[in-house]
Amino acid sequence: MFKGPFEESTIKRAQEKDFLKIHLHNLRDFTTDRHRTVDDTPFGGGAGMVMKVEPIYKAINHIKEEIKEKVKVILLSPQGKTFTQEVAFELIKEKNLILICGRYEGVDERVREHLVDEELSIGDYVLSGGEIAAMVVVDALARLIPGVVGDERSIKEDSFYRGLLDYPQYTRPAEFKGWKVPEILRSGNHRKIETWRRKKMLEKTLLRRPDLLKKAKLTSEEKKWLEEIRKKLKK
Ligand code: 4GX
Repeated sequence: MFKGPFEESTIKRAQEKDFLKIHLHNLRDFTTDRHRTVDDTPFGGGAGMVMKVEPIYKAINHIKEEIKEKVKVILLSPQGKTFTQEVAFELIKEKNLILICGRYEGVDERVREHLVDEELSIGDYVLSGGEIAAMVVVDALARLIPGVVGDERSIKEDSFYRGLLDYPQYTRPAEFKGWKVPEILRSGNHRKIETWRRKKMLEKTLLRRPDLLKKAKLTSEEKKWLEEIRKKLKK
């Protein structure tokens, strides 16, 4: 499952430049029975299977003994804290991460109680396994490693870096099927363009993700603009 996403584009580049090393481990390699069982029926009954604690314990121990450095152990699950850009900026400070990808309906609670440092969810929906969630986390982190994404500036200008949505962007042609690029962007007046963009970011965020504005870091000028936009929209 990991081959495609990890052998293309940003993650591939990060690994080639030795900014990132990804090791894949199969939990079945840490079982001892003939069927290489990683799941079992739940105590107390009920539908669905539960991931066993021993293979996860053995896998984590194996990895920890191998790297002999500080490791943060993360479980991907819908019950976790939501993985956001803010969490990405925290996680990128870690030297090593173990991302546990579960299948089935759940994991033995003792994994959470004794083995996991942090439980993360990539969003409020149910995946069929933790693998794609882990890939999402790896991708978001890889592009934050200095030198991986060409231009440092692009991270700082990211939507979410300041907790706001992006301003509208256009490229050539200036007119397509009569659809025009806003005149101001072609004016060459960089001060006006900058102001237009900052106002558009506020407007878009207010319309689509007002929840983000509570946390956004705004200058006093931006707060003033935001009030103006609010009034304009009420009319
Ligand atoms: N963000 N899933 C994990 C199995 C599972 C259940 C409970 C551990 C505990 C998901 C998400 C997600 C589905 C991955 C259930 N493993 N993971 N899987 N949303 O939906 O991260």
